[in-house]
Amino acid sequence: MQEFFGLKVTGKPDAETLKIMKRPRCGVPDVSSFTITEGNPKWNKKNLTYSIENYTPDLAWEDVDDAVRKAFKVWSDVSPLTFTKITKGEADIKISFNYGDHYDNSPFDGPNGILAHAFQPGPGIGGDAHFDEEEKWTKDHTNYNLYHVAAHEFGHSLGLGHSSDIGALMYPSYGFSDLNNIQLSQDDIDGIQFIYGPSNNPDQPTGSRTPQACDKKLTFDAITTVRGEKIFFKDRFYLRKSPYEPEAEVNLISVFWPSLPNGIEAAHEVREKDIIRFFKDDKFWVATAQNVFPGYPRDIYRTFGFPRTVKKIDATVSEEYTGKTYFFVGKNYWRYDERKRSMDAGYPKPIINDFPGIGSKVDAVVNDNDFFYFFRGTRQYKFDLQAKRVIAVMKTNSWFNCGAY
Ligand code: E1S
Ligand code: CA
Ligand code: ZN
Ligand code: ZN
Repeated sequence: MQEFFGLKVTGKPDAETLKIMKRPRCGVPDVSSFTITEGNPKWNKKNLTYSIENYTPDLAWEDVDDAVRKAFKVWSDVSPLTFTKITKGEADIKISFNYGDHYDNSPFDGPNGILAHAFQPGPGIGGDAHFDEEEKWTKDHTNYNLYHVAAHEFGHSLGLGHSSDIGALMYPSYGFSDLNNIQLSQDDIDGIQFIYGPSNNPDQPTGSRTPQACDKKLTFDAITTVRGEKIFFKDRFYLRKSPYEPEAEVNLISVFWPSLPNGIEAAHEVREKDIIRFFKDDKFWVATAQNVFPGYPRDIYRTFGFPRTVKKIDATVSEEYTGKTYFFVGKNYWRYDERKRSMDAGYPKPIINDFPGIGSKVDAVVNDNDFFYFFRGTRQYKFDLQAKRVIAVMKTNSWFNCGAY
C-alpha cells in the first residue's frame, strides 16, 4: 500500500501512511483514486511562480496566457497554492512549446499521441511543463484544448500522478470537460489536498463524485433503454448495463453524446423510431445511440403539447407495443401518442390513479418486458402493467452485480 501511494516502504504504520488509510471510503470499495508521484515530491512553499518561455502560433498570445492562467486557477481554487506569472528571473514552473526531441530525454512524437508532459516538483527542470508544438492547440472543443491539457499537466507539476477515476482531471487520457470551466473530480481535490492541505477558502470547494454502481446511496437522474441495454444517468456520468456483461460501464455523458448537457432529468427510447429523447428543464434533445441530431435542443411545449406551467419532466418512458409515451411531472402524469404525434385527451392524471404504490414524484422510470421500474431515491418499484400494481420494492442498484456490498 505504501508503494502504491508513493510513500517510503517501511511496512510500519507511520504518520503519512495512517493519513492515507484514514481517508474516507464511504463504504464503497476504493476502486478509483488519485496517486501521487513516487516519493511524494512537493513544493516546499505555497506561492509559486511561472513563466511562459515561448508561444504557439496556433493561438493568440492572450489566449495562451488565458489558458495557462485558468489552468493554474483550477488548482489554486482548491488548495493553499498561488501562482504568479513572472517575466524576469527563473520561475518555478516554466512553460514551453517544443518540437520533437527537445533534449530532456522525452522527445515528442508529432501530431497526437503524446500531447505534453510535465516534471515533478523540484529545482531546475522540476515542475516545468512542455507542450508538443506539432499539436493543434485550441480554445474550443477541437483537439486539443490548451486549457484542459495544461490543467492536467500542472497537476503533474504539483506532484500528482494519474488517477483511475474516469471523471478526474488526472485521468491519463484526454477527455471532455466544460469548455471554460473544468469540473474537478473530488478525487483530484483529495489528491492535491493530500499533498498541500486544504484551501484557505472559508467554504471548501467540492468536486464531482463519479458514481459507483454498488454505492448503497446511489440515486439516478434518468434511465433509458438503448437497443436492449440500460443507461442510467447521474450528473455528468452514465452507467451502462448490458444484460450480457456482468459489470456496468461508467463514463462521461459527453463521451457518447458530446452536445448533451450534464444533469439530464429524464430520458426514453422510442424503439420503433430507433431514437432516444433526453429532457432537461423545458428542453429536449433527440439522438441515436451514437449522435445527437442537429437542431436541438427544442422546447417541450410545441412538440409534445405541454402547457407552459410544466417547467421540467421528472421521468419518462415509452411503451413499444402501444406506441404510448408517459411523462411524469410532480404528482401527475401525461400520455403522448407517438403514432398520432399528440398528447392523449384527459391528461394530466394523478399518478396515484393508475400507478398506485410508487408514491408521488419519481426520479426516473425505465421499462423491461411488461414492467415499469420506478426509481425514487435509493428505492426502486417494480410495477406490473397488467396487474396495475407494485410487485416488488428493491434498491436502486439491483441492476448491477453488487454481491455482498
Ligand atoms: C495526455 N499523455 C498525454 O499527452 C504522458 N500519452 C504525459 C502525461 O504519453 O501528462 O500524462 C502520453 C495528457 C492529458 C491527459 C488527460 C491531457 C485530461 C483529462 C481530463 S483533460 C478534461 C480533461 C487530460 C489532458 C502523455
Ligand atoms: Ca504528439
Ligand atoms: Zn519535454
Ligand atoms: Zn498525465
